[in-house]
Amino acid sequence: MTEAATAIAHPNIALIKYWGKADERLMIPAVDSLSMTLDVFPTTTTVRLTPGAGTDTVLLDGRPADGETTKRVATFLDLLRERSNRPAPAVVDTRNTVPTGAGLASSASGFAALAVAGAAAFGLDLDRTELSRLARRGSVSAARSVIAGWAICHRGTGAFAEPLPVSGIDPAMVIVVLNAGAKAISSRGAMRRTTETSPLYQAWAESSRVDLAEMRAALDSGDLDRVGEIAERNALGMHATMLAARPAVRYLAPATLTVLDRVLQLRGAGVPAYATMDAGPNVKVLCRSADAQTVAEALRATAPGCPIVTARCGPAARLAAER
Ligand code: 2P0
Repeated sequence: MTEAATAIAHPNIALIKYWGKADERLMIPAVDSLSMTLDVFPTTTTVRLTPGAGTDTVLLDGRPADGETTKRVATFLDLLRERSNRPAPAVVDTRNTVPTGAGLASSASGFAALAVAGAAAFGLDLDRTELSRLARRGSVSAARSVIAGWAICHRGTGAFAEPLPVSGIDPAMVIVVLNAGAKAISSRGAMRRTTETSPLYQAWAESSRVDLAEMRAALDSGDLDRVGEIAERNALGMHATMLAARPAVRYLAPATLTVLDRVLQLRGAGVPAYATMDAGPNVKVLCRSADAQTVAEALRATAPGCPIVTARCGPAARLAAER
């Protein structure tokens, strides 16, 4: 039986956002979400069973992880121990190429890689749907990184992500890394505060259902501009619900708004580009692949010194030996 396995997963960016849980223990999202898995910033994770050890060990980029991260990973490993009937502790060695905790989806790639490597190391033979459900127990957004390219993640009990067939568009995501530092408030805490205190949350969740239906239609008809318009309004609505939380959750920085202004100017100048932001100040700009270089150059001038990375659709989480 395999006792060690390595997996690689990429982050994904939601164009219809997940924000809010129906059940925090079981990690059930309160809204549907729709995303694009990227081909940049992979996470590589090895899980090795250590039957003789007393506890789990978690290494993040070669260094022992903090207590909270270790606990979150150990809770996830408990699911694997239960399902496989193997009580062994494990060493989890994870390497990120994306800045951790900066709203650049490191928990998505992290838990997707951990789910795939962990299932293999504990000898579980899971299909994509089961892997997606498992990854969701670590981080809801991770359910989507188990899927290549476009994915839709269903809300409610047993939530999982599945592929969304999309053709006729050639999208790129230009990522402006304004601040790679860890965020002041975790998305988990921010989500809880938003759902519990923001008077705008229910209205956004309802409008998000309309956004999803309209985005699916736009994707079906290959209308990237419509996809971008809907993505931008969905993200701004999510941030509005957070700003209305008590106390406010504000991830957007002055530099974020400067980039948003530039994106509007690009559109005014005939270059279709649309912005989305997650639990951090960084901006991801959706555009046509053919326009990506123009967009990246404009943003480089707007945010001098900030890394700009252009991503396209990327692969599903997979074992390192698979192709
Ligand atoms: C998303 N985000 O759909 C949304 C949009 C950030 C903003 O999923 O509590 O790390 O582990 O499920 O997945 C970030 O939150 O939160 C996230 P948990 P997660 O991508």
